[in-house]
Amino acid sequence: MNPTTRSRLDRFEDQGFVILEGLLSPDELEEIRTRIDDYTGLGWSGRNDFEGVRTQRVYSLVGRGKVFEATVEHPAVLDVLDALLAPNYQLTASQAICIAPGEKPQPVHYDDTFYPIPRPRPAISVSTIWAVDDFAASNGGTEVIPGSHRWSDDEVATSMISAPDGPQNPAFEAKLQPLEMPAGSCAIFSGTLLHRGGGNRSDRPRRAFSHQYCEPWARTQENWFLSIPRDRVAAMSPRLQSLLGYSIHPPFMGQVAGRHPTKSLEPDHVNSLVDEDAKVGGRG
Ligand SMILES: O=C(O)CCC(=O)C(=O)O
Repeated sequence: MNPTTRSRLDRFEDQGFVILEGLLSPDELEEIRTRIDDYTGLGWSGRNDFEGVRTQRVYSLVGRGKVFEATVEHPAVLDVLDALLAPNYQLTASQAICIAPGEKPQPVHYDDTFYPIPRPRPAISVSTIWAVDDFAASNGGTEVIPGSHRWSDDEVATSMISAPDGPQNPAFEAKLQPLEMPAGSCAIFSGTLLHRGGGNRSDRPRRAFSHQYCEPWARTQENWFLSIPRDRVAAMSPRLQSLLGYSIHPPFMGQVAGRHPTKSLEPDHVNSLVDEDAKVGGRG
């Protein structure tokens, strides 16, 4: 392992997160901003406090263009993830998150909360958040509680005494630390780290995107098989196809009617149920 990755992992293990700066070029940032603005221009916004009623999310971002594909498999990020998750790990979520001025802080949470395994425990998922605009304390930069990735269920429950809309617990609030990082940076954080999207007290939206990755045996948040058209997946790199579930986790998780899932990406592919049922005279 190269020393840079080793020191990033040390920081991650100690604090529950690490920031990698300067991963996007000015041209890439420009393209990403334009693409995200195109989608958010469609006008939808969040449906509840968690999504954020003044927050616009663009789901299945990985399926929306080469520039986003490249960020999912950015080598510096995958170097860290390769050491944290088992081989054949999956992409579990991929979305742009644009927090508009006036948005209030998101409820504090951790991202792999829906895997019902008692804490403390190893993370089942690892998240990234990429700054498309500079992240600051005032514009909705993600806020984290360093070290909380090691907390037990009891510590999580007793710290979060405040309901999302209720009075905040000052001691708890004081533990939240904004991730201040320039546009083009990526913060990698543990699925067990407590955090939230910050409130945006500035006069501009805070644009970001988040790719999240999970162990190869865990269910993914987004269902890529339905959300991303197959011809788009067929044009992706083998690594990305694997991250989207077009792979086998040995011995046979992910098989498609007994065959490797990448067969379904071949141009002349016919679904084997349709093919075989035609041969036996229908499906009864
Ligand atoms: O937008 C952010 O800074 C964080 C959002 C977040 O944590 C989430 O939606 O799960």
